[in-house]
Amino acid sequence: MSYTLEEILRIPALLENLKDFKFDFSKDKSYLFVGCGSSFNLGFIAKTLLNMNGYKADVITSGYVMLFNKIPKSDVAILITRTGETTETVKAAQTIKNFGIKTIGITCAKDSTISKISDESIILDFAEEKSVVMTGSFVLILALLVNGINKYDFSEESKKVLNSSTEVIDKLDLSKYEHFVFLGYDENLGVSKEGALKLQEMALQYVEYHEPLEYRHGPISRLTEKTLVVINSKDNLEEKKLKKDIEKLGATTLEISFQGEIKVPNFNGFEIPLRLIPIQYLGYKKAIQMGYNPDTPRNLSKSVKLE
Ligand code: F1P
Repeated sequence: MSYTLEEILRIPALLENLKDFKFDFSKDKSYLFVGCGSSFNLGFIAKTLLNMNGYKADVITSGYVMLFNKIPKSDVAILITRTGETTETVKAAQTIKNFGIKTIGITCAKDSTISKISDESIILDFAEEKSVVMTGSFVLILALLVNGINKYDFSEESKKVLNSSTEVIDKLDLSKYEHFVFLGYDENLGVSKEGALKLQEMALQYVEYHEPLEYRHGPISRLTEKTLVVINSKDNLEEKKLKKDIEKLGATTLEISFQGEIKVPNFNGFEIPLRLIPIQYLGYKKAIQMGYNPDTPRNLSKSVKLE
């Protein structure tokens, strides 16, 4: 079995370990999430969820911090890097420390540069991954951050979402699609960004992500019968109308929502880690259908190290 598939299928087991970790956000502090690639997307989703729940948070790419040496005003910087070694994130951590801001590193590597540099670290080494592409570790880190606001045991729910994801996606004839669009609002826009990245990284597909109602304002011009549109919906009427319009134009939709083809529970946005499961599996399946090895995608390395 490919590592990527193993790392997706072990998500419920990973989530069970979360009860051993204690991490809480405070409304008295302002947080800054920093990361690259999927780790940036994690920060984007966490920031959105925190803001929606009355917390102060912002997000920035590590590359921006490294290049421009400036950051938004904040009390605590949370540096996310699965491998703990990405050059931009390591350099950003040093810059942020020089500004006198507290740094917390979140990583899945046991001994890494980020945990050496950061003031505090959360090391989730049981979730270390062999694959280049981040899957289960993404869900786990997001669940940890969500639990910093509100406590949820995602393990049981993740089994159900995993089952329905494999059931629904295994029935799709993925050879029909060569263009993948991901739609969603707020935290679901972050999931859509990550979904697009998964299909791009693992399966080398043409991808897009937008807010749902923005899709009619231009991007829809590229829609064909070879397009699969994944709607990360909050079950509102306008999103349902959009789904119908997209289908009328000949494309296929896959709705991830409380009543969609793939169901997630409604935890007022806090269900977000579960929404990653179907899109990660979709990326894996499309890679296999294309004849690619999802464990070692083209031109990518596990962490980017700059000279
Ligand atoms: C960040 C990252 C990955 C991406 C790629 C290159 O890694 O951008 O998200 O899939 O393999 O590196 P990290 O800082 O989280 O280790």
